[in-house]
Amino acid sequence: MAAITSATVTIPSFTGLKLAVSSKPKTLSTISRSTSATRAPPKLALKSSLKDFGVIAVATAASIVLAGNAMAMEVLLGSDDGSLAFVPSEFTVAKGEKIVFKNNAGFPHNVVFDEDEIPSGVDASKISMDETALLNGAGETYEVTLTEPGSYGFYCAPHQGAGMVGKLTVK
Ligand code: CU1
Repeated sequence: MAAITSATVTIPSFTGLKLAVSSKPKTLSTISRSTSATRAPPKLALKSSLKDFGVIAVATAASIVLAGNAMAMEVLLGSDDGSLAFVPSEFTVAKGEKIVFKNNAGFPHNVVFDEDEIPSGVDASKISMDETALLNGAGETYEVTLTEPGSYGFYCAPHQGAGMVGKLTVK
């Protein structure tokens, strides 16, 4: 037990927070607590994205995602010139096509689908990162596969106000 690192200690508490958050509306105190938790070691951000999104959404490292997945749409989080934007910010995927959001610049970022801008019957929380979870390091990814055709609006919670929003179509 002497080998325990701060990361191995922090992750379980973050998971606990996430479960508590998803079961009821977020409170300001919950957000600030879990935000500070995600700011801890860089390694933690990657771990915190490895959440239980169910069968349709998983987050993994880009190298794993792209290996053996010819059909994957890659979306950069932050443009090469540092702008706070999804690149591309509008795109179309086939249903079942993997979408890989990859940290590029200006992070931390995350990916949250707007519950009012997705097809009815789709649960925004099941396809989104938690609003308080962040991708902190270069190259970190969030991956999601959408199966319901329609239009989906999404945003980066930290940068929504700066215009980091996007729209995709599943057909
Ligand atoms: Cu962002």
